[in-house]
Amino acid sequence: MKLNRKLNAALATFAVAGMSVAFAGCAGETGMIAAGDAAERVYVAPGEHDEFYAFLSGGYSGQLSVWGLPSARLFRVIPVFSQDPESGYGYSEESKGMLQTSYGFIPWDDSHHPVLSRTNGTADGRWIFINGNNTPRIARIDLTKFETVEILELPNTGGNHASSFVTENTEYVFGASRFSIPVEQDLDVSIDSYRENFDGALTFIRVDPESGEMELDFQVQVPPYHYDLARSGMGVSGDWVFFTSYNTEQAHTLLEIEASRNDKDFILAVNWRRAAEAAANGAGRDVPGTYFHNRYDPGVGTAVSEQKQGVRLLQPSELQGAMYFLPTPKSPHGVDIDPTGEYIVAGGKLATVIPVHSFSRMQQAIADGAIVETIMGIPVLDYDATIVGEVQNPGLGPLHTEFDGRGYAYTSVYISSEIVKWSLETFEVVDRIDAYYSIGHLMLTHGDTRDPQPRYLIGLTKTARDRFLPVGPKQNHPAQLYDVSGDRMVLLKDFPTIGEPHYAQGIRADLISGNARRIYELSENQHPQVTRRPGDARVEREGKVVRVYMTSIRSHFTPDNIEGVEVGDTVYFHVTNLEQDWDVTHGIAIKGATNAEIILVPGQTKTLKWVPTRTGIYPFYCTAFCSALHQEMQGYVRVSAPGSGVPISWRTGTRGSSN
Ligand code: K7E
Ligand code: CUA
Repeated sequence: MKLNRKLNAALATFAVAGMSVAFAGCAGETGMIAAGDAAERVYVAPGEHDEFYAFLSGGYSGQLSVWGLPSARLFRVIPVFSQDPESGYGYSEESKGMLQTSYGFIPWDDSHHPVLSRTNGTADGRWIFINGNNTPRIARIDLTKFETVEILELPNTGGNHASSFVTENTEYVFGASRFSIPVEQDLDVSIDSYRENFDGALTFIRVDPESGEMELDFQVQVPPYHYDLARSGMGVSGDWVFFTSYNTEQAHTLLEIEASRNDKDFILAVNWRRAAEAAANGAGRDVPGTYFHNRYDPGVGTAVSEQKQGVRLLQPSELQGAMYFLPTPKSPHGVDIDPTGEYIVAGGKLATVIPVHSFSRMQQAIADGAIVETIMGIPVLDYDATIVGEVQNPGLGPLHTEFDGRGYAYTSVYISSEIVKWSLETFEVVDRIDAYYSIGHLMLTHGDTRDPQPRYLIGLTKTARDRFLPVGPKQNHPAQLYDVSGDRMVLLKDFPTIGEPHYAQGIRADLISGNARRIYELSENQHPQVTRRPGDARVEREGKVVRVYMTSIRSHFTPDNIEGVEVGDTVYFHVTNLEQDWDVTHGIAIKGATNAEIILVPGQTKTLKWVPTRTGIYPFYCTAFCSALHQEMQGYVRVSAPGSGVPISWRTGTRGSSN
């Protein structure tokens, strides 16, 4: 392609700095126009359901959004690492514990990679995991409720980017340190002591097969490179996991240049099963590591935070035969495994080819002793011995690859802003299509599993520029939907997204929809401050704390008139939504509260905290339009001066009582 020759010249000129050169889009001639019948292909008639769910990470919003395909309709935004004023997540007393870390309450993170739980290498629709990149964490979302139910912090990690990924049967969820840091916790040393004091760490978290609960099992100390992305093997390679690394130069300043000198960095292959056995048999040593484990207890309806200490740290020398480096050009970003588990595809973001390693050749190279050097106890295999193909002319800046199960791979290419489809037999490009603009990840429905469903592909692009009506200097990040069921990729639609979706997961809708809950049973509500009937509603003073045990049902709160609160009190509204019909939500908000509203789904109890600072009459009201008389769903709290002697009292209509 003429365009690519031009760009190749550009890349040669800028070499290392190439990635930072502003590339002026690539709105080429092909693919600019969507298929003639695209409208029909994405049309889901009113009342009809989509074929697939798509889960898009929120990037710097710290959240996860849920969409339907092919309609690209947004269903929900699930708060994960970030406070969410819409639902009250991170604001209600019940959910604050989810955001506790060893650094305190952190109401934000940067979430890149969602991954669905798997059975036999296939997405099973039970849970979805997602990483927090900044303050290293992994979250688990329960797909019967579409709620975050667990967050585990990763100690000894700087930037949990190579995360979250799961093994074939979700035995483990794993991550790695993007930025090497001293593994010795809180070590105060010169940054110039990088080579002596800094390390990488891989983290392996065991997942309970029934409950999904995570438990930090062990870490593996690795050379101080940057571990960028990861994947689990499948089938023949199912016992292995693969991580990309860059910055094998071990730079710690101006990485743009300093970390781009080596022609090859590495893919690190780790036999997780052998490593887990070694850890279970006493390999490694216990090192300090402080981390939080936050779980949502569904019985009491509250997050329970536990601070934990210590982690088992293994050395590569204890994992002989279970860890190998595969040289890979050049500063690789993604590493992706084809559905058979045989091909290990790297996205060398500065490479001019897409390098493809073969698992069987890797095994052969190990058997043949094709080792060129050993680094920190990890043998480096000979590049020529493991490589099985190099895809030529893949465009500039290949990043991420997914598969269709019919022998083709689809790679996103950032700088030349396109998707290339290539053959796993010939390693030749067979199709390419433009992306608008600057594509990061792509997601093919089930395209990272053992049984891809080659229907739709989403390109997650970085800049919208002229694609939508302008909304000021900052445009939402876009995505494009392609049909990949035929020989050629066909553009169907583009749509703006929420946050910055780095990666996504797509799953057949029927694997999830039948399990989705409609309500929480009031009879199962074990919240310590539940109020099961309006007759049990009350207000209690405990010193400077006032607890309001409140119910909400169409269309009133009980109680709705409260007196006796004083400036300096801390007031907790423990509100129970008594509704038992699907989707009848109430909310509560009170004037002057330094908090968000709280949204309550049927059968749920949640708590809004309020510290009034001035005397007066404070209205509170229902924030969700719940009924014809929603505007009537309100109340008043009287706040008096400290020591004013106004007794606590409450009522709703004539049914109230007072003391
Ligand atoms: Cu390529 Cu964080 Cu997976 Cu963004 S990452 S694109
Ligand atoms: Cu309850 Cu509006």
